[in-house]
Amino acid sequence: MSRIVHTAAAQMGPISKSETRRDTVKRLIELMREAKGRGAELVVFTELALTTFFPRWMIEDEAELDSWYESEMPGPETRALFEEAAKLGVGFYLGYAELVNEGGRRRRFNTSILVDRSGNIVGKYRKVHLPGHSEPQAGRTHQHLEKRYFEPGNMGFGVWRAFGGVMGMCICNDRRWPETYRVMGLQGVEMVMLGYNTPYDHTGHKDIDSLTQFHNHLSMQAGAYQNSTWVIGTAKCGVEEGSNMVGQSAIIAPSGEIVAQSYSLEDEIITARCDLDLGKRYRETIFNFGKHREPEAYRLIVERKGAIPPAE
Ligand code: ING
Repeated sequence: MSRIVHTAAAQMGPISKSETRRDTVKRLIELMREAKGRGAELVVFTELALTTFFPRWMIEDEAELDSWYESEMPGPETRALFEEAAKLGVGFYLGYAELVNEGGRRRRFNTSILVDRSGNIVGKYRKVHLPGHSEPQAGRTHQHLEKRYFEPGNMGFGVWRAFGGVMGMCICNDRRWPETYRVMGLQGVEMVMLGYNTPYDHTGHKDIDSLTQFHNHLSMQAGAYQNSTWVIGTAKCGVEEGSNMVGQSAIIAPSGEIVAQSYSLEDEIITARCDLDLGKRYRETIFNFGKHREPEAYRLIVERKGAIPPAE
């Protein structure tokens, strides 16, 4: 019998700097209700879904910086989302800025959680690949200071049994790196959930930045196909505090095909009927890691590493 997960990506339009958590949580609840109304049992929200993308600014005051983080999850302002989810019987992925006392010190992570249909947190992930800079860059209209405001994730790329399959998470820039999917792929992941905030001016090189949309889908489609997994990519998009961010939220099958895509730059739900056994069929044929990745051949490749003389 097929293992179907009715899934929704809950894309968000801009979140203004002045928007309160309460207002943002109301938007998330409205999106969750629409997703439930369209048959979804799992909703993938976006990266840093509770606030504006604050790493675009240099923030000197620590109290102001702290105001962008959650020190409890659920906390007083996010509990309503967990309660609504349990009432609707819907699970969800949520990205947020995490402030935690760990190892005797305050630590800051760009974090996501996976919540089951009873409202229990079943998994947590902390963003490994932090793009941008730790110091403000001259000449930029908007900064990208994730390296200043977050530590690299210390949980690796885990997977969790939930929703009838093997679920994985990553966040934004992680989706560009093959290791992200492969580490989960080697653990048998069947659905990777991720959120992203992707501005069109990241590198400042017009030729590269003009390919932002292409690279967005290329990264996720390749990751899905090469690891026989569903990929759900949910954008925060539109012009947010002057920063223009790509939309194109997408639900991508293990074939690499986009089976649902957003068409707006606002809050928008897209849904798909995700058959987890589709990934199994790819893994049993084209991408049978055990059968087709000959250990001897790989040993030789590894051993020969560095055997090719460096370029003159
Ligand atoms: N944002 C962007 C991302 O990886 C970026 C940064 C944009 C990198 C465009 C490369 C090109 O989608 C975050 N938050 O990681």
